[in-house]
Amino acid sequence: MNRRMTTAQAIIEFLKRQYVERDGKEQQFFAGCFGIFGHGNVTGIGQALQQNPDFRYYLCRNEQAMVHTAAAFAKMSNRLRTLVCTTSIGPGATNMITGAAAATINRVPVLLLPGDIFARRNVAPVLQQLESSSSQDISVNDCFKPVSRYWDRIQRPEQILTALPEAMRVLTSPAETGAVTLALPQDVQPLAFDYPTEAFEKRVWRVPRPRGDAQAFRSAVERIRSSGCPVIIAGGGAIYSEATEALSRFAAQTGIAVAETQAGKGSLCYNHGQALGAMGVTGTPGANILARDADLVIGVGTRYTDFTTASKTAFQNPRVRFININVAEFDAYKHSGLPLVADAKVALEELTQALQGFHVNHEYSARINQMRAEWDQEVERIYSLRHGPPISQGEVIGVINTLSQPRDVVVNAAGSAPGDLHKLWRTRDPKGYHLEYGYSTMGYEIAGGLGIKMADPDREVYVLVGDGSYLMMAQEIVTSIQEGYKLNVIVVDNHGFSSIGGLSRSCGSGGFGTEYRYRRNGELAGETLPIDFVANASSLGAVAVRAKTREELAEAVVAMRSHPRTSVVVIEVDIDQRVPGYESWWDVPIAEVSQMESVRAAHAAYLACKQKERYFL
Ligand SMILES: Cc1ncc(C[n+]2csc(CCOP(=O)(O)OP(=O)(O)O)c2C)c(N)n1
Ligand SMILES: [Mg+2]
Repeated sequence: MNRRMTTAQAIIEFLKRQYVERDGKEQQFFAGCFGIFGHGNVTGIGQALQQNPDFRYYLCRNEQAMVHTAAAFAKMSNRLRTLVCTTSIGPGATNMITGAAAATINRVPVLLLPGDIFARRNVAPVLQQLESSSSQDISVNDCFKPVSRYWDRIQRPEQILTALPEAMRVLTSPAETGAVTLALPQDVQPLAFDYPTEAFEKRVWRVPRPRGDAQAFRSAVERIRSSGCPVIIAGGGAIYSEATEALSRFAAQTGIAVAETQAGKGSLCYNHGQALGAMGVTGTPGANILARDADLVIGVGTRYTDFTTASKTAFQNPRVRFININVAEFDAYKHSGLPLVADAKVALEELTQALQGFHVNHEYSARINQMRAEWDQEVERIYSLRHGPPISQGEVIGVINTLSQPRDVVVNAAGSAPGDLHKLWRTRDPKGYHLEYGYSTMGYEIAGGLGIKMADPDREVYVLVGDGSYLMMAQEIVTSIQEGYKLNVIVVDNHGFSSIGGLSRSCGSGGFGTEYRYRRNGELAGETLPIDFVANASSLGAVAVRAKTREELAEAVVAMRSHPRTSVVVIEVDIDQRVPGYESWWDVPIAEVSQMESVRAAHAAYLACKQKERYFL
């Protein structure tokens, strides 16, 4: 039996019937399609969406933003659901590249359907076509190749019958997932074809929980039993696998301390007896000191970015060895670790069983307790600085954390806030902390917040966004209002880039070019630019207020909860009142030669720190 449909209609028909199942829980994989129409998709995917109202179409403002929304939706859903993104050809398509890179780097599934130039070619060059004198088989969509885990161009209608199952395999694979791009030539989308009806039957993709190799498992147990000061590093995989309870039991039974990466923050509740909080460059003293001395590092679902490993300086014990529990073989082999290629939840449950009777020694436990107590005091100190006004960013975080409910979500991506949040946010729910820190994309915050709210509308979503990030991409406030997904946005205004300004200062460059100031005497050193974020947010339809003091901020944050639509509070913070770093370092190479004494001094200090970088062979 066949059904005559256009390529685009067949794609939507197929996508509607894809389900995933894990632990017996089945759900539809795609929750609809975001998009912006142009001549490259309006008559193809656009028309198909119109005749499939049960596959909801969401109009957004910017194609990059919609990919962030889809990625945040997928991340919030532990990668068991996502959204589709459709664009026209040309700039609409390439606008998605940053979003695709972010999704792939963060290992979250998104399905991108950029329009493409004519397959039939006779009318080329078409509007927005990149011409090449060396090939007619090139379009701007080739730029998606390195940022996609699967990439294909559909030149004939029947190709989707083999491309779509591949797309689904990759999207639903915990080890391989990321952006999947199917470039859809403008003239192929509306072409009709007699598709076999079986292609549109309901299909359930089971997300497996693979068990590790038995021998590797036994070796892991031995390694843990013979370790003296082990430490666990929990990454995003621990959360995606829903291994957080298993981790909590494992840590409680063995006494092994747990440090969290950005993606792994929330793996343990902040007040768990073994929780040391953030690991690495933006880590806590406890996590970094224990990691420095550890003779065994147990990585759970982490890919060991430089922020986690402090640019390979975090682990200084000469005898340190690694066990890496990861569904991705690629990550499991990192640092010459013992690879336990397995699902985090299953592996931790089995390890808990196999390690009965094992517990770290008393001295180690006492050390954890002491570090935890000291860190609690340090957070309290920063939360209650009572600086200014302008107040400090640490206090802003404290106010939101204290006034939010345990299941609420804070979202952020770039600037100085990721580091401050990583250290200071007291996470009380595995999904309460949402950082896009794989690509650290300025502009992710509001778009991502929308995806989080769509994935779990019962939770309040607090979007913490710097003035720089806000100016880069605030327009999805409009989409949140259009769709009735209410966000609580806190704009932290420090008149420029606290993060990069601070980095520049620490590298001897004095914050050059990082503040929002008028040009005076040839330099960006005049008065601060007057940017009215309250007026800006109101103009997009949000309820917006300014808070000048800590008390006004607290009042606004409480009021936000009861606003029916997206609301924004703008708070000025002191750019120079930074949360310090603790026992860590980040490799940012400094000019080897310079006319500036400050840079030469910074370079000398840099070389000394760099010596601590290690290979794990
Ligand atoms: C798209 C993008 N461009 C540039 C950067 C580099 N960068 C990282 S943080 C930052 C400044 C962010 O400013 P703001 O949002 O005001 O946060 P603040 O640093 O002031 O906390 C820049 C430019 C980035 N991460 N993303
Ligand atoms: Mg700023």
